[in-house]
Amino acid sequence: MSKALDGVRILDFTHVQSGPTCTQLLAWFGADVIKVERAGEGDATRGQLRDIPDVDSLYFTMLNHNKRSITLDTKTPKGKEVLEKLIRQCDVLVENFAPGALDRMGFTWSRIQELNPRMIVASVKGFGPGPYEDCKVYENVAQCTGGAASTTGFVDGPPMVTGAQIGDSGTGLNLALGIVAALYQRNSTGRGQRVLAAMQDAVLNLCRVKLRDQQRMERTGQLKEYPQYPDQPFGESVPRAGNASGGGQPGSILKCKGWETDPNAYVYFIAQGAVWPAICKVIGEEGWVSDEAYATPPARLTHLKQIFARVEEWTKTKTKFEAVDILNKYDIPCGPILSMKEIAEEPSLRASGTVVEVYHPKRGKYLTVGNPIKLSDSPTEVTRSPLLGEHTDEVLAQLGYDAKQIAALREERVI
Ligand code: CAO
Repeated sequence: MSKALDGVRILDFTHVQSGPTCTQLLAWFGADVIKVERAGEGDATRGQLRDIPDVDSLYFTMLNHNKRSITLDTKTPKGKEVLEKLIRQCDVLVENFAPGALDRMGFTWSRIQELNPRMIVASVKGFGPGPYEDCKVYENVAQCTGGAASTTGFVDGPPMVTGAQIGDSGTGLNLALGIVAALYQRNSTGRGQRVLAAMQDAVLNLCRVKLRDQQRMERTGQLKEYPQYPDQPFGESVPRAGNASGGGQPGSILKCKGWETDPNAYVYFIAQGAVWPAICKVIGEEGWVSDEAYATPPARLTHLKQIFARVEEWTKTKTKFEAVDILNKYDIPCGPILSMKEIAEEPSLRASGTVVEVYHPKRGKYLTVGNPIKLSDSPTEVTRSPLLGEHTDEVLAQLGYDAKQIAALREERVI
């Protein structure tokens, strides 16, 4: 079956997580992704957080499936020649170097346009234009500067970063969409363009509900669905809200049977207005359906702690899966807190290709995430990440280099 991005050639200068997320996604949609790495070392993540000595780390393999790898020193004159040929033949150059690195290498936007006016140059940077635009950035810096850390955690605790890599993988997703949009626009203009996805912007975009709450709070002085209400004062900035729901329906994480020993014996419970009578029935508080203090959503806002404590009395008598089964029968929105072990072993996630097992010649079998976006006419088959420089000869041959020239480039340490 054909793939959505068949025929699209990506020159992949990405490393670590944010950029590789983007190019892996494009590869899953069928693009030919040629990852350029320095001989000897390659992407730093190949060697980081290794679980098997001298074998590409899971960090690297899980971000670089379905790609080809070539080694090339793009700072040497002969390396630049190879790179120029690649730029002429590819559709998109993707990079997430520190600011200015591509220019310092001699490949400015105007130089790239001279070589290939149809080329799209897509970049992840920590920040967009402004005071921090020249700074290097990693995941947690983006979470801290994009509003996630100041709004995550508990009222009485410090700012907290989340386990979800919203700065890296989140920005990679934005960049991939920008590239596909630029490819589409190129169909009518014939021109390439620059695509920028800044990590601060991507995190803030995902934190929009907190910018919403900042403005609500400034207008009304309080946020009634937050755990601070009604006992504690609100300050100038939207506070951390613990596990309160970020939406219009109050919610909380509640203990389930076994919570004393199992750190994930919890359920997320949402007190959705539409199913309030069912909630009251399940927990045995039918009187709350007509009691003025509980009957309406605004009335319940002043009693949320008490309501969740009462629901928790009930959830503590059930395992998280029993609780979810019962609540789902009544259409009460809820979800078990799944551990990474449970997710890794979940058969339905394997069946849907969301979690896949991949074979790697040096590490054997391992698990990874598959494509989270499913296209009915462009199914994703996840293939292993390339070894460092595995496709150097193949790609150079496609560029017209013969075996002797390739050997000479290797001798001179260009590749
Ligand atoms: N041949 C020759 N030189 C190469 C090369 C190649 N194939 N590939 C990379 N290089 C060079 C770069 O040109 C750069 O050289 P200069 O510093 O002389 O210009 C050098 O390698 C280092 O690149 P870098 O500055 O991008 O790498 P770093 O390890 O110092 O920084 C990071 C890493 C991630 C902090 C930085 O790249 C960055 O801020 N990127 C943008 C934001 C981003 O994507 N962050 C997410 C990372 S995931 O958490």
